[in-house]
Amino acid sequence: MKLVQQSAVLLLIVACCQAASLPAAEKDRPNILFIIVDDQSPFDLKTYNPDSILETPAIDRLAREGMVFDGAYHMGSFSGAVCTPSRHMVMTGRTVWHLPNALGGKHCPDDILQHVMAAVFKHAGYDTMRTCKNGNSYAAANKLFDVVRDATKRGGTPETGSAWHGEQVLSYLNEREAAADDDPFLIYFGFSHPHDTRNGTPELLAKYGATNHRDKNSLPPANAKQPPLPVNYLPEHPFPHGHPGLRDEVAVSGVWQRRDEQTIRNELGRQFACDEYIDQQIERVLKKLEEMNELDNTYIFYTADHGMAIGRHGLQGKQNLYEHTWRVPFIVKGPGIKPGTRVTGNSYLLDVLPTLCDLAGIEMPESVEGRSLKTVLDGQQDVVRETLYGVYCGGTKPGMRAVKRGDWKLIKYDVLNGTVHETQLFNLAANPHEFLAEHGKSEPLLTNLASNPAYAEKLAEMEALLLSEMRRLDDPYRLWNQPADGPVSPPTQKKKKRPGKK
Ligand SMILES: [Ca+2]
Ligand SMILES: [Ca+2]
Repeated sequence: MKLVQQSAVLLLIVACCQAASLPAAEKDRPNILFIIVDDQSPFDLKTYNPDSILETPAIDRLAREGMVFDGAYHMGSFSGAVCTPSRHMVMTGRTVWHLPNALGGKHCPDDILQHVMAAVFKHAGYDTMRTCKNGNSYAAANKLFDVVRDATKRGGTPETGSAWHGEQVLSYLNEREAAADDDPFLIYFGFSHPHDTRNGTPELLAKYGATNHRDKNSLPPANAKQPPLPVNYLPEHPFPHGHPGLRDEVAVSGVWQRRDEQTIRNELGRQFACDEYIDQQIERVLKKLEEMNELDNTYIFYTADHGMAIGRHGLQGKQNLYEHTWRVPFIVKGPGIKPGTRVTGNSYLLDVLPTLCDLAGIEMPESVEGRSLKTVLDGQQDVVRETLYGVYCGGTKPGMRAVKRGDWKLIKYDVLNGTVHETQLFNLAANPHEFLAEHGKSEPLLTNLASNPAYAEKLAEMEALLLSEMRRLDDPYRLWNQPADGPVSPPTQKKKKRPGKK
């Protein structure tokens, strides 16, 4: 009797294994092409900013044939290298304070590497490949892809710039074609640009009137072809952002501490040259997928690890929580998605992994805290959550916090040892660019409303909402006007031996 049971179990296991590798079933599973660029504000793109002079026909096509998210965010960072937590959130689907590299990993399961993107998809029978920059990422999760072709490419030639990443994907697809490999694939198509140094190709620099300016003692030449100043440009931020000496605000080659029109417009021109070069690589890969007859069975995601200031609000870097930097571009095209649709979403980058799992019919790991966006993608709902939380805690502590619900957004700054306490309240429906008094707009809603008594009740509501989000997400800090109930402790690095490391 016992033997019979054992054989039955064995048969079942064999049957399951066979089912998992059945070629017929595999054929129906969608491919994934996940495109992620480094440091791009959604407002660079025409899709998000019709006044932008940037030309990105491939991204425009994805938007036309897919769904555009107007409310896609990255949750934030506890480090000046905002890329790092952002990319950990993409790989794990976990919230910012629950990442393996946050607070010594105290809120993260020890076996997290078994549940990261590449591990999960490989286990489900997908072929996995990635190309991206090196560094400020999640190295242990990145190396789990079957094929890894990573290198940092921020030059202005095909070999040293974004075309290199495009080549890696194209050659991988060519190899699959030659081998007649019809397993479903997950390709993580990452770029090193438009992150500085923004060395564009000569043709695209000329198109956007920009030069790769290297002399700190002179201004780059003015040129009418350069992008205009952003609408919310300021020559300086109205108060200290709280991260003295921050590289991105003072040391980026070509900008340094300058915020004059000539410098900012040249840098935006360089950014656009890099943006369009990325777009050309996406075009090549889409064309190849079309030739291989795989395009219609592929979900294509386009996003960035976070946004970017470049002169907006007098800032230069990615270490702030204004919409230009807290938000990310997010476009999805694929089977079943109604072309040309636009949603709010209220999504985070940590929703990517559960979404990919859901679309591929893969069971979501229990470690995932993000939400699948499938119900948004198939038109059932507009948002997956009501409230969004944002943090920048890479400079002086506690740093910046943001919370958003509906049209309302609160940003708070508690930095420089308690010497800077600032509160901003915006109605984003009326004031989407978050104009401040310094922008000199006359309309009453086009400014920071935090000190306007007419909005005192709204302010109190948003303050309460922020506190509840900080508690819910295990934010270890509290701000000056919050109850001291947080486990305020300086983040410590838990010394853990990494597998495979001696
Ligand atoms: Ca980045
Ligand atoms: Ca294969």
